[in-house]
Amino acid sequence: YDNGKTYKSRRSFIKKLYKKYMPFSRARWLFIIIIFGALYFVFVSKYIFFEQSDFQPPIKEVNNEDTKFLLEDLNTDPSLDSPIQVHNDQTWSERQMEVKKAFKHAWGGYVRDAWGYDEYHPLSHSGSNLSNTGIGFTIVDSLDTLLIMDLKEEYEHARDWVANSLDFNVDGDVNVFETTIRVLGGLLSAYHLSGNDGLYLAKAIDLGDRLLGAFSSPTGIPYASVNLARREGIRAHFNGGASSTSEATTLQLEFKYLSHLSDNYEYWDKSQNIMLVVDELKKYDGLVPIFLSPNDGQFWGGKITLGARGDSYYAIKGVKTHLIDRSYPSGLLYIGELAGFGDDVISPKMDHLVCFMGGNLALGATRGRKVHDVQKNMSDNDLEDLNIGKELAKTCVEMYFSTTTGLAPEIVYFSTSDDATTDIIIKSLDGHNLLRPETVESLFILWRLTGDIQYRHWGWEIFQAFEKYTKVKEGGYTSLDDVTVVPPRQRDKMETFWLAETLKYFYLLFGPDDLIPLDKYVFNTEAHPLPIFSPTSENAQARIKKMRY
Ligand code: DMJ
Repeated sequence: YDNGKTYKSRRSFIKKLYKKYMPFSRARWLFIIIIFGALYFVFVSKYIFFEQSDFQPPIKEVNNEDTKFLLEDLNTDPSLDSPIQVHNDQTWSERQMEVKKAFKHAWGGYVRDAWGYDEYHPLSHSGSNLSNTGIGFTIVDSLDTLLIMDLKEEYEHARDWVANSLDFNVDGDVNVFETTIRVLGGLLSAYHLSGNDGLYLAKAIDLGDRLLGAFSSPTGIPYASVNLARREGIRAHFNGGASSTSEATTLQLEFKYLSHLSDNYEYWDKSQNIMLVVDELKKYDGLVPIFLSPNDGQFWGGKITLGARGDSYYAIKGVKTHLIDRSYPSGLLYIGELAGFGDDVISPKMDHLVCFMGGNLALGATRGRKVHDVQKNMSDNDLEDLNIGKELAKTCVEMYFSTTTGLAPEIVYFSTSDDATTDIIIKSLDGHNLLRPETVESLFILWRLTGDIQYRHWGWEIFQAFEKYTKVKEGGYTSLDDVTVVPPRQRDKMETFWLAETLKYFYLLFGPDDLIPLDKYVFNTEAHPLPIFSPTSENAQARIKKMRY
């Protein structure tokens, strides 16, 4: 608004300037600005708005030389692969008991303040649900940890709740992936570890049937959410209704094991179909964007990451060629991101979520066997994968040890310039810690496979840092706002994966090797161990023959 009196003299000065330097009319200037704005918009968002079918990414030649350059410095110290060394078992079993104590402290707070609720807020002593009523996110997610830690009383209390209060007839949206990995996975693992307690299988079948509603899209790719009471899939409210790639493709273990147990192969076929659809899609050397559309079965958008929404999909092939780089000055190996499908400029950003990949690579390279036993028969490729896994785990441990609290932030950036003095950079909004499990998971797997005691020592350091900064005195543990500040501000949320994953992996890391042996069990992405089975029924055999991946 132009107050003529006050701004008169200034106005005439501006008018003079305008006449002298602005030969175009206002309308023309407006037109030019709109054109530039539109061009900029198209440029920065080309990967988001181009449909996959219209956009053919330039598939680059794989440059093996580049990969070799990055990987040739891998730590191949054979001492790391030596037979299981002798350790002071007394110390480690005492440490394992410390973890059990931590679990009891976390569980005790939840039981007192939030029993039956999906999630726990330990500072406000309250609980909350992910939908209208709780469907056991915390309790069911914890069942197998209670069994593994042999916490009998607590386990009976939890079983009783499942038997008498758990009801999946809930009229509200729940996330298909989270419900599958935490609740369905939790029930199936509890079924096996409890010695086939039929309660859990009955609940798993009921939940599995309700989850099938999410697969009613035109392509069979599950919608992001489902209404369990109405058995209806609900498309995501953003990203053109696309589901996350990792979420849609990480339902295999639970649905196939459920088929195996129930002899109902609808679960198998519907989950298998997801992989068949994804198999047909064009990929970038095995890499894929992080969204997948249930409507047309195409990828949506372009961003490629092993962090949020991409993590649990991954196979290693394209990762080694396109995403691995090293930081300055210490040459830490990390897995970065690509901004677009077909792009080859690595963004040096890594989510803590990516840290699962260290253990995952080692598992793939050894098929869950001890390195000492299989080393002679491992291919060069497997050895390389194992070494990348070890180096990545070391980088993830650095993410903890480089902060003042000794805890890792949610996201880090790595230095890319040769005059950098520090490898790890933490941006102000990325310093939170949600009690995530991925690094401990990798330490546990690498410890079991290599027998290198270093992994246990690192784990113990990290456990102590969690004890020091995330423990809530009156009960529970909590997420933190910023791990770079001492004391860190606390967030009032104990994620269910603290009980289901992080503490379970610590417990296994400090425990004996025959507790959930890696050649007999496979962990789902929420750390629920499921027994490796050989399907015997004709139904399953016929289906396995058709599998292409
Ligand atoms: C867990 O719920 C699962 O591991 C999931 O796959 C991704 N990450 C969280 C824990 O960080």
